[in-house]
Amino acid sequence: MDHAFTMRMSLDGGKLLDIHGPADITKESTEAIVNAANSSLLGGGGVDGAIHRAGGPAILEECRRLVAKIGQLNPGGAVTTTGGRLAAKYVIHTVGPVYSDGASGEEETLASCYRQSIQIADDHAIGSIAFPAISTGAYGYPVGAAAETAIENVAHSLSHTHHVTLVRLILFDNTDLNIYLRVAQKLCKTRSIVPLNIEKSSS
Ligand code: AR6
Repeated sequence: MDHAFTMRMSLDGGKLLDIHGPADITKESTEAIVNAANSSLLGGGGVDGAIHRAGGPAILEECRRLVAKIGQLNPGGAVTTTGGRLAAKYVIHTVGPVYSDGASGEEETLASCYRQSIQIADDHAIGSIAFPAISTGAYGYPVGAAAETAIENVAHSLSHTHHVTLVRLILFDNTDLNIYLRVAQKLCKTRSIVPLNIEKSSS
């Protein structure tokens, strides 16, 4: 994988928001990583497949128990399971919207994925969490629009958390990383988010 790059924004209250890539989220050592799952919670391709492969069968076993108890997970919802063999202790499973025309509630559902995942992490006293670019693969959400919703909602959620102090947005390839970086810079300029400090580093 190419040399990775991080843009770190320090927000009010000392909370941190990173944009990082190109990188594989299964290698992240945040306390939780988020899975872009589907409503069945029984696995799939993309980042979902990668997380189940790297984390092992304990994740799927817990997903099956959850589905037996609460039924399928609606788009915009989030649940947590063990991280199995991953470095992350928890996996937070969320279901993004399938993108159709951009006028069918996709933005609200995607915003809910970020907000509910951070809320559930905070409820579990989790300090750090990494997200993939939910819905931008198989579910077809345009990356620029998804970046805007992700960054704005993460920054907003971080202003309310008690435990979560670090959120990392992980981009799998350079193209998506560069789109996220451009969108973050635009949001900082338009004051839609107000970082106290921005650091950039290669790692
Ligand atoms: N680390 C980080 N990001 C990744 C990784 C990885 N290892 N692998 C892929 N991505 P997708 P969706 C990026 O399709 O659009 C599944 O089958 C990928 O490049 O995984 O929400 C589920 O079961 C893209 O930018 O998720 C659902 O059925 C982003 O992760 C459906 O796909 C999301 O792509 C969910 O579709």
